Formats: sequence, C-alpha cells, structure tokens
Amino acid sequence: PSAVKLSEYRVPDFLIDHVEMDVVLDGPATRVSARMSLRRNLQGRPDAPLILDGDDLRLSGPLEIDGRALPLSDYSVAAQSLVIPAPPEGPFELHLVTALDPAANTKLMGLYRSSGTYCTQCEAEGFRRITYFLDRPDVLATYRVRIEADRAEAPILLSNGNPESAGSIEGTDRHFAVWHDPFPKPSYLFALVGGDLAQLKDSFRTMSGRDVELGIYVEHGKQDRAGYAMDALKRSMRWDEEKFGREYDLDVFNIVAVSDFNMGAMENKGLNVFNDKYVLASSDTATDADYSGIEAVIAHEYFHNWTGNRITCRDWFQLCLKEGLTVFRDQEFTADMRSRPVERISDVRGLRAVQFMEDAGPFAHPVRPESYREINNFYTATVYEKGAEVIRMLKTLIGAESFRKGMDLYFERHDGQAATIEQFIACFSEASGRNLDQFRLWYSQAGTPTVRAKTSWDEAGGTFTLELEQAVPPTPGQDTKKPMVIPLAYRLFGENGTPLSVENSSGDGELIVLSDAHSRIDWKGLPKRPVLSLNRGFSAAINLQTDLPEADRLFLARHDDDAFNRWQVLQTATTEVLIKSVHALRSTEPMPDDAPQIEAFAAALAHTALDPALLAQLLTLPSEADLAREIGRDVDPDAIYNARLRLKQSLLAALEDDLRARYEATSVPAPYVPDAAGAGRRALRTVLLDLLTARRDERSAHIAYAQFVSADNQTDRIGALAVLSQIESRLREDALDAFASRFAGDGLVLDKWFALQASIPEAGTLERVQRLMQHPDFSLSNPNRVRSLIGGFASGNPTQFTRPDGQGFAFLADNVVQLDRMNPQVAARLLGAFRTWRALEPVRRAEAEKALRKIAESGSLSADVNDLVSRALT
Ligand code: HT7
Ligand code: ZN
Repeated sequence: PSAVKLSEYRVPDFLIDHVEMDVVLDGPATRVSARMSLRRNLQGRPDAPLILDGDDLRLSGPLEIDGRALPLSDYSVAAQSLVIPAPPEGPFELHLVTALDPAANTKLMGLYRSSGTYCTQCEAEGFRRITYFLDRPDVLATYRVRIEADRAEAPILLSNGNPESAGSIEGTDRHFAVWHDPFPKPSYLFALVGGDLAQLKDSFRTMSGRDVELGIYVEHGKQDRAGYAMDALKRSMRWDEEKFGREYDLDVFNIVAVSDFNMGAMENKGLNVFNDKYVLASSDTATDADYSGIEAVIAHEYFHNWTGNRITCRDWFQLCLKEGLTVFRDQEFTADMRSRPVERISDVRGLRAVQFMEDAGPFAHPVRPESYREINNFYTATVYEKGAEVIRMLKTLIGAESFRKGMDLYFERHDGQAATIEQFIACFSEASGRNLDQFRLWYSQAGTPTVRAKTSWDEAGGTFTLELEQAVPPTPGQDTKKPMVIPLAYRLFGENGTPLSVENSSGDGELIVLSDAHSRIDWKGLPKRPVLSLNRGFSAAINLQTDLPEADRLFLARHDDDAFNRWQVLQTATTEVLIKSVHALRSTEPMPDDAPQIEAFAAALAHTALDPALLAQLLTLPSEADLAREIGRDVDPDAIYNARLRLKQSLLAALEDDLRARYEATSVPAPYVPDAAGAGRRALRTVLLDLLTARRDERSAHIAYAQFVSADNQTDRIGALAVLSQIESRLREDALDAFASRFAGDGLVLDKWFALQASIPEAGTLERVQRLMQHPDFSLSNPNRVRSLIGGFASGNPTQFTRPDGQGFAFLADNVVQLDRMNPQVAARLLGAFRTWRALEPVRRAEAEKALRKIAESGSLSADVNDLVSRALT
C-alpha cells in the first residue's frame, strides 16, 4: 500500500452522527445490520463521492438509502471500499448488512472468537472488518447496539455505553440486549462481547455522588483471580478524580478478559477488552510483576476514558496525543501507589532498553510520525514511552501548577472533539504564558539527543562553570536536526552533602533549560568546588555524557538526595567497567579493575535503611541490551554476556557473606501480599540469588533449587526458576518438569515457563524452543504463547538469537512468514527483534540481513510485515 501522509490530511467529506446496529451472533452465519445517519460535511469537498472503508467484508442483501433499495448501478464494492458516487444532498440514512464468520477471523481484528467468546478489537482499523464505515477517528457518532445470540452459548451480551433493554426472543432459545452509548465516539472505540462468562461485580461512587456499576467478566472458574484488577480499577477511578478532576461518565463500566488478544488491552468506551494476562492474578499463578502490570494496564485503559475517548485523535498521526499522555498518567498513578523513585528507575530502564534502541536503529521515527504504510506498526515505544517522556518534560518546563491548568483547559476546550498535538500544546502555552514552538520539536524530530556536559572550577573567582553541548543524531529520513528544548533538573552539593542554594546565570531555580546547541552556565561566589547532580529524576529523555571525576561519583552515590541519580551514577560506572571488559574479552587488553564496583556494591549492601526495592535496582547490572546500546557498533553478544557474568562472579567472590546474609534476611515467613513493600523484598531476593549463584556450578543450582521448592508464591518460584534456568544442571530440568506438571493447561502460567526456557544462553536452546513449539499448551494462534516462546527467544536471548551460524535469525524468519498468514500484527511485532541488527559485528550482521532478505523475498506478505522488513533493510 502507498504511504499515508500527515501533510495530506483532509477533513472527512461526510459525517456519521448516529449508528443503529443489530448484530446477530450466529457462528459462521453471523450478520451485522448497520443503519448510519449520514450527512455531507460542509467543510469537505462539495461533490465528493461517499467512500466507506471495508476490509474482508461480504455484503448481504441490497444497500438501502432512506428505506429504499439502491440499484446496483448506483454503487460499487471493491476490496477495501464501498463507493456511492452520488449520494443524496441532504442528511440520509444508509442501511447495509454484512455477513461474518468470527471463528475464521485469525487476525483478531474486527469481530472474532476467543475460546468461543465473541469479541471485537477495532483500533486502529478493525471496525471496517465488521461493516463498511467511515473508519477514521475524526468521525464521531453515537451508537445504539442490539445484540442477539443463543442464550446458552452467550448468556452475557455487552456493548459500549449503558444497558437499555434485554429480553428473550419468543419461541426460540435466543435472547437479546440493547446498549446505548450517548457519547459520540470514533468507530475504533466500538466494542461488543457475547459469551458465557463469569462476572465479578462491584460499584463505585463518583466525586459527584453517582453510583457506577462495575463488572469484570472472565472465564468461569477464574473469577477469584479478578479481585486485584477490580481493586486497581476503583483506585484508578478515585485517583483520576483527585489528581486530574476527571469523573467517570456512564452508569456502568465493564471489563472483559479474553485469552486471544493482539496487545495488552483496549479502552473501548465503557467496555474495556483485556488480554487476560492483565486481569487474572492469584499468589499461586502471578508474580509481583504481573500484579503491577495489571495495576498499570487497568489504570491506563481507564484513564483513556478522558485522554483518548472524551477527547480523541484527529488522525492516527496524533496517536501520541492519547497514548503518550495516558502512559504519563499511568506512570504517575503507579508512582503514587508504589515507590516514586523505584517506578522512575524502572520506567527509565524500560525506555532505554526499548525506545532508545528503536530511536538508534532503522525503525526510528518521531513521536508524531509524518507518514505510515501500516498504522499497526506505529504502536511503538517511541509513540508510547517517549510520548510520555515528552509530557513529563513539558510539566518540568512549565511547572506543576501551569501543567494542571493546561490539562484543565485541554479537557474543557476539546471535550467531545478529535484533537491534534498543536491544539494540545496550545493549551499549555496559554496556561503558562510560554512559547512552546521549539518544544514541539520533541514531536517531530526522531532520535535521542546527546548532551555533553563539561564542568570547570575557577578557584580564584569561586566560579563553577558548566558547558553543555547538544546534538540529535541523524535518523531515517531526517539527516539534520535542530537544537531541542532540554529541561535539565540539577542540584549542587557542598561538603557533607548539603544542597547549595545558589542562582545560576540562567536564573531558572534548580532547572537549566538548554535550547541552543551550546550553552554555558556559571555559579558564582562559591567557597569550594561543588558537586553537580544533573538531569535529576531523568528530567530529560537524553543520553547524558558527563566528565564527573571519580570522587564526585562516589560522593553522589552516597549523598545525592535524588534516588534516581544515586542509582544512575552506579549504573554509569558499572556500564563503563563492563564495556572495558567486553573490549578486553575481544582483544589482548587487560581486564579492568572492578574494585570500585565491588566497593560500591558493598556500600549499598551495608546500607540497611535502604528500601529493598531500591537496593534491588542498585544491585541489578545494566542489561545485555543496555550494554549493546552503549557499545553501539560491532556488537558481540557473547562478549557482553561473559563480561556481565564475570563481574557477577567477582562480586560474589568479594561479597559472598554479605550477599548471603542479605539474602537470608529477605526470607520472611509472612503470607504473600502483592504490595510494594513485599514486592520490593522479593525483587531483592531474586537479585541476590542471581549473584549468589554466579558461579553457575552444581552448588549454585542447589541454592536456586532450594528456593524453587520452598516458594509459597509465584514470584519466589519463578525468580528461582529464572536463576536456575541459567545453570546447566539436572536440577534445572527437574524443576522445569515439576513446574510444567503443576501448571499444565494454564497457558498464562506456562507463558513464564516458555519464556524462561527460550532465554537460556546455551547452544541447545534453539532446539529446545523448536521442541516446545510442539508442546500441547503451545499454539501459534495464541498471541501470548507466541510472544513468550518465539518472542522470548528473539528478544530475550541475545546470545542465541544472534548465533553466528544464523540459525536463530532463520528460525525467527520462518516463523514470521508462517504466522503472517494467520495474524500479521503479531508476526510484525516479532520483527522488533531486528531493531538493532545493523549494530552487530559483521558475521552476525550478515546472517541477520540474510534472514531479513529471505522474509522480504517470500512473497505475499502482509502490509504489516512488508513495511517493517523493508524499513529494516533500508
Ligand atoms: N489503544 C490500544 C492500542 C491498540 C490495540 C489493543 C489491542 C489490540 C490491537 C490494538 N491496536 C492498538 C491499547 C492502549 O494503548 O491502551
Ligand atoms: Zn493506551
């Protein structure tokens, strides 16, 4: 398909104000009748034909306009559209019926069946797989939906909005329900569910005293695993009232969990549909990470009710308007519910591991892209996570008060509209009185800016100087870049760690706003050279290169009152040592001295008052992906793996007693509670276990095995199994077998088991993964299974995926081609593993290229896969 361009946006020529749908769920004979109230858009082209979008549709019966059948000569139906060249001039009602077979819909877009339940997914362009429509986000309509189905097969019938009526169909085993959504919405927010599901009920009283009925629908027998999701939902509803003044607006709010789902969840108005992974949890089946994932995704989808649904996007280029903003909101929610510094560290870890990688490779694109061939490929870390960072920087720049005023103005001014980034930013410009034109470059320039910071000290004049230099690297289609607005939060420390309150020459409190390519800041009248803590809390999403002397780093590691930067200095120092080790392992250079790392880790371990969650972060080495990104070119994943293992072994050799003592102290015989305190303690336990078993010998296997067998919750069990799976040992196989028999048939739990095995850094792993694809609980048609096993191998096993013989790449290529025939979205997502292929050393790079070319040449690819492969190769 040809590219869609932001610069070519045109308002719709027609509008649809209201839709009456009648959906008869009847297996392969399912029918959808749609009556649309249409009118010409006075802002559109006066003589334009009516062109409705369609995808893989079959019309059933004639088209009717205002109750009269339209002659066949008055319209045409093509693969992707239905065209009426000369529709009536005034408002009219168009009626059409489509015939669907939901069970045959393997793309999981439009109306499909998941374990027998009828459900829909319409974002971004799935509604056109249900009926012909103006399937674009700037066409907003109200909907009334009647659903009819066999009562035994589908006792639960749900759609958007409020329930209006329900009843039996006389003389049959069938029944119906009618739903009405009074809020105009784009078609991508349409949803419908029909199935035999169990319901967890609750209610919520809103800030203005209205009672909202809450329902979470899951497979029968799983309702006792939905309690945490319900609790997270109620906390999200309260938080949005308290922090953003946003109240829920319908009488009901329903969530349905399904097991076959392309992404995490979907924010359909009043009827969120979720991947069951983000709803179902019990201490025996879910880890702390699963619980916090549920909390975050429930909150995220709920927050979309205002940022996405009440105010939606004018077009798909504005995707970050809803996604970046909503990720920012869910991150803030998690920070308030759990630990703010720990949340920030883990968000930044994620950002660097995925988004910074994306920004540095062939898939780099601006937060607001300017063209796309397949919109599904733009649900990326750049749009979501960098999009959230841009909002965070905006808030830092204008201050919390102006930010809140800007949000209030945005809600007031654009409620009920399909908006743009320009309109959004204008609200903050007005609220703060600041010109944000240059700030908008964050939306249009791809690439992660690098900021170089150089400090100097003039003893005689008592002046401390900081020189800053920024540059944004070239990215596909953007060779030259302009300087960005970069908000750098900072603090100066004097002796003993006391913060200094001295104005800098740019006068902005403890914030430097860098907007030129170069700039210089002076602090005058200081008695002694201060220590600078820069980019506190990761205030700007940049690569910061500083010239901090070793003494300053040690000082900050001890005294910085910003926990994020305390973590950052240690990460930076550890990264440097590891990179030196990587070079040494690949050459005849001597191995670096890791004594400073040992000293820093010892100091952290000795700090008994430290939050265990924070200590876990401090003791976690930079990941293999982090190191690959920092190295940037000629990457050898084996050397990276060995450098990390070597450092863990040095730490163990030097600190074994301390590590063991801390490890033993994390074992508390209290019942499992999925709260932040417990999660922090358990995270620390697994990090310590990983270090304690770094020798990877039989004794190490026994230590991990002991935790595995004694665990009374899934976090400790999986933590132990993850560590044990890295050790070649009979105990590993015993533990894996025990886990598989205990959780046989429970796909969600086995996903962890698949992913762990896929990540084993051994030569036999590829064969293991191929074997596991034959496992009775694996299925290529279930996206969660594919992501854990195939995705776990491609994205979670750097040494084996990039095997120098190319077998890892070839395996992924074959599976992408096969999967593409079934589910292009899931197939294309797997290709994310190729985002860094050009940075590999030459042998692996050549093999990666061979695999990509093989996919490209395999013929009849979907638009999704075709787009990514061709971008990967250019
Ligand atoms: N807005 C949603 C994104 C989405 C999606 C979800 C499920 C399946 C296909 C999808 N395509 C796009 C989810 C969100 O970001 O909140
Ligand atoms: Zn979202």
